[in-house]
Amino acid sequence: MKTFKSGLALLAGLLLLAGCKKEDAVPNNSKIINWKFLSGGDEYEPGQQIIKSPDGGFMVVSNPGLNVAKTFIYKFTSTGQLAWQRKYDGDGDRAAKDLIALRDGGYIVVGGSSSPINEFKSNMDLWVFKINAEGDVLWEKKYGGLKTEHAVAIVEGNDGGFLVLGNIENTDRDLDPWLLKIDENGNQLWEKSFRNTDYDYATAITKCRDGYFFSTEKENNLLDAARLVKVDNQGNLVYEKIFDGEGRDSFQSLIATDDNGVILAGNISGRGEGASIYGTDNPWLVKLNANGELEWQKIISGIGGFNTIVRTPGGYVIGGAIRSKDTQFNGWIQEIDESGRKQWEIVLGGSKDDAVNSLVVEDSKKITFLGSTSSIDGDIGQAIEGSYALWIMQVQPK
Ligand SMILES: [Ca+2]
Ligand SMILES: [Ca+2]
Ligand SMILES: [Ca+2]
Repeated sequence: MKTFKSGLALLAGLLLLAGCKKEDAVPNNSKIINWKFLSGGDEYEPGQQIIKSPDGGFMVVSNPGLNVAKTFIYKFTSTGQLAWQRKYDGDGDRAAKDLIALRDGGYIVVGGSSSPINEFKSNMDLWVFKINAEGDVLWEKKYGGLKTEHAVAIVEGNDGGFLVLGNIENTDRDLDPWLLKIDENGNQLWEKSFRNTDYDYATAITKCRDGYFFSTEKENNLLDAARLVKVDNQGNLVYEKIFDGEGRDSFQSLIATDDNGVILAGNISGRGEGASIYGTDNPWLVKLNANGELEWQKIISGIGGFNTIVRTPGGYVIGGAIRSKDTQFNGWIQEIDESGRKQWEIVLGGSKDDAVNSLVVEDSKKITFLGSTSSIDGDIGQAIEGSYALWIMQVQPK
């Protein structure tokens, strides 16, 4: 669950009630908007992931639906024309969260799929399917048992195949991280669950030279913290680190660095300017070196958070949401260098809540992102029905 994004509206409401202090708007570069695409209709449509397609276009996965989730996949050309759009639904929820391009032109898509058991219960399983370049389903597999299992992300394996990060329900009904290694046909090579007595929700994965890093949100009576886990190529634990701010803290994205360390991006609570007893999230970056030691961290004095981080030739581009003067959120993109120093930033959106969830960088500064918006003005500039619309845009700093 990308908790920061789903909590945006609630958080904005609480801050209004608290009458909390004003902050300076984030100074931002001006930008060039190359193209945009909006979709929402009368349904809430949270965008999950955007990736580059082998032909130079973009693939987007989203989960529209108010009561029952469906999966939509959109294919765009490099200039933002919608090439095709396909729906993948069923009797229960069909919520894809991530996808990866294959060498044969197809894609593996991962998420959760539920089948109704009876009126009150359904059985969610980790769901993996392959589509070709036109979106036709070539095969489909489900992994799991009678409890809840689902996938949140997929990465290429260091030694072939793919690693799927998900969550698996424990005996005490908590969710814990689950790693599944599959081959290109979806056959399971191995699996490893990381069971513990806490609620421990896996959020993101990245591969490094000698294994993988993944992040979780860990919660028990004593803490509500962000956790980093490093595993080797067989999924064995190398180390773990817990990062605990005053309230709920989480990493939504992470990326391995050239020195075999990692940068984590998310939000930490109860720190910095604008913090209140109602709980606030401050955007947060953490850099660890190859030994897992803290090299630097940045807690930004503003309310918001980072949802995604990707590599560029000179550093990293991070995307998320930042609260503006009048309590609503805007989409936010920054480039940082290896030391976390800001190179440029762009703030985007309209007069209601907007957030950047996932992005692709080309030519070092051309950003194609996927986000959510409830605005109909400003950079959105188009009336779309629905509380949260899918928002895709290509921008570059001017
Ligand atoms: Ca299940
Ligand atoms: Ca905490
Ligand atoms: Ca806004």
